[in-house]
Amino acid sequence: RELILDLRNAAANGEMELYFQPQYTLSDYQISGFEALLRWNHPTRGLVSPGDFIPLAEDTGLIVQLGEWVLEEACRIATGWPDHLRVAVNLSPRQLRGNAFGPVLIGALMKSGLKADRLELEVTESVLLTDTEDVVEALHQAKSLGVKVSMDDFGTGYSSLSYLRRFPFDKIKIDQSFVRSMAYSDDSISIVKAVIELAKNLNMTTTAEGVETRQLLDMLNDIGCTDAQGYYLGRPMPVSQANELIFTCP
Ligand code: G
Ligand code: G
Ligand code: MN
Ligand code: NA
Repeated sequence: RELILDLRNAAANGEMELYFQPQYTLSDYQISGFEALLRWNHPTRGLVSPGDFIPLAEDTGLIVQLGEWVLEEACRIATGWPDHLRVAVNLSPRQLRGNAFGPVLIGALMKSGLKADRLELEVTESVLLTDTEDVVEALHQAKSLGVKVSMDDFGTGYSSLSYLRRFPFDKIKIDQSFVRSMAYSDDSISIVKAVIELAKNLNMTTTAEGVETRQLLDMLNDIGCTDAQGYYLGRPMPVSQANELIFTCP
């Protein structure tokens, strides 16, 4: 489709932009970092959601160069933040295939000067589902550089637990669907509690996603979740607003 042609030049045309959603540590309610979320300011269609163009970018292979741009841009922006703040970047399976990712990652760190432990890579279970060997090796290389690796959308795949054995993640991001249903389902609370315990025993931290109310935030704190992210705490925002949040909060 014509959107594919547009997508090919979007980054070069300056139509791509990173938004940033804050993540908070629950013990002190301080910002621990931001997740970078891609936005496409299309010249005629307006703001196109990544849900609509990431699959297209994956199918066409354009995700590889787009992903490289995202990584470099996120690292560059994060160097302007205080040292304790991290930036998290979402990766598609295709970016980790073959052996091209290592040099891309090192390049992004070198060009920006960002300390490796301030970068976090978010991968979903689908990443480990495909081309396991390449992908596991790429993630190990990232870890050996000091980059953090998180399992995104935990609980939504078919065999989440086996992936925890296959790769030593630093963090589990508990999927929004579980977090949201904690408000009315005791079973969901039990599931989230179990995931938090599991993560603790594996020396992983936990980020609850999709926190939309104060009630959920308190509940998560009570059951030992370490971090939280969601509309109640802050929506994805342009970098100017993220900087305002960082530099004007006490
Ligand atoms: O930001 P949203 O609010 O709409 O994101 C929708 C989906 O797109 C999510 O699954 C998110 O992980 C994914 N996404 C957002 N930014 C990126 C990106 O830079 N790279 C990849 N691969 N996925 C992204
Ligand atoms: O797949 P991933 O978890 O990376 O995607 C994050 C997606 O969730 C983005 O589309 C982001 O805009 C969205 N998101 C973040 N916080 C909330 C929230 O509190 N509620 C809802 N409905 N979506 C959220
Ligand atoms: Mn994510
Ligand atoms: Na997620």
